[in-house]
Amino acid sequence: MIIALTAKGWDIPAWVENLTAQLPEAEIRLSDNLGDLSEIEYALAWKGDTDFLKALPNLKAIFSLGAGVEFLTQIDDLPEVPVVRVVGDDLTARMCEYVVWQCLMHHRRQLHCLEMQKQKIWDQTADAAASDFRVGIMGIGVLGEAAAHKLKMMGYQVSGWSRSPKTIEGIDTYHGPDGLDVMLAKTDILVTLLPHTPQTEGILNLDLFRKLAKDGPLGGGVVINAGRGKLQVEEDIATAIREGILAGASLDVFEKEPLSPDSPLWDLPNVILTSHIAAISAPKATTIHIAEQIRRNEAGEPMTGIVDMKRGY
Ligand code: NDP
Ligand code: OXD
Repeated sequence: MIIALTAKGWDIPAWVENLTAQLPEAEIRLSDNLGDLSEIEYALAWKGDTDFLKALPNLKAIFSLGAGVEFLTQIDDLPEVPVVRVVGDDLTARMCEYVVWQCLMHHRRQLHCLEMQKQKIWDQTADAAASDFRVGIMGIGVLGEAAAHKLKMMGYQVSGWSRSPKTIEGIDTYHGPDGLDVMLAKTDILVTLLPHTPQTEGILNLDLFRKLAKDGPLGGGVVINAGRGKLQVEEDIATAIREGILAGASLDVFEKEPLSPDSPLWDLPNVILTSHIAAISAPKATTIHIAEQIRRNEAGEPMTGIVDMKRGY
């Protein structure tokens, strides 16, 4: 079996090593040395050089090395084979950690505490309880739902919003545009775990920020975006922070990555930036998932994590 691999900027030797460990029968070819294209049956890709995907006549499936697939859905004339994304405990656990971490950063005023330390000030101001915070999650899919349960366990009031209706025990759920407005009006901390699609692009904008609750413990909304950078209008985030429409933000993803050193986001008060590290795909866990899907496909069994290319996620 011949597998093509491309993952610009990632540790390719680690991916080859893990893939080989999981699928010893496979030959791995990198995208800059593919050989006879008709021999390639599976392709594993993460952004960068993906043009070659269109030229593989005997492809059986394409695997995204992450949970997001917009870099594939945006390609015209992609071969009509299943596109499979990462769905797995390791990635989900990492994202849950990020969401809980960032909620606590704002709830427990970590930046303020660090400033007090810097100034050697003894400040015993008590924080509100977790149960005083209403956390709304836009995108209550695999990652959003797992994060919702973790937050709920910690005592937060948790709501979730999706495209289609959902029932999740202990979580208030909303769907569609009307549902979103209802959720936003009772949200202090907004977590975004949406995919980037034409429908979600630019959804985190000034209009939306103005709809967040203003009567919560922080006196204004906080936005945590670990979905995709194209969901957010960065100019609007800067305006919203400067004008007090938002009380804070945590951003892991950006309209253009890496974020330019000239971006005003770096220096905004109460804004925490990370470099798209919320949930990086680990080579071992991811290749175990992919190898399992390939084995299923070869055995004529259904794969898990197949993307609905029409929906775009
Ligand atoms: P899922 O496909 O499981 O969940 C996506 C959720 O978004 C679903 O609840 C879906 O609704 C909802 N949704 C999609 N479009 C709309 C819309 N137009 N209106 C309302 N709701 C919508 O994806 P995952 O949870 O696995 O991953 C989510 C995203 O997280 C990925 O696409 C990726 O962009 C990002 N990500 C970021 C990482 C990072 O390190 N920063 C790491 C991993 C992922 P419905 O349930 O009705 O389909
Ligand atoms: C992903 C990511 O989509 O890391 O998995 O962004």
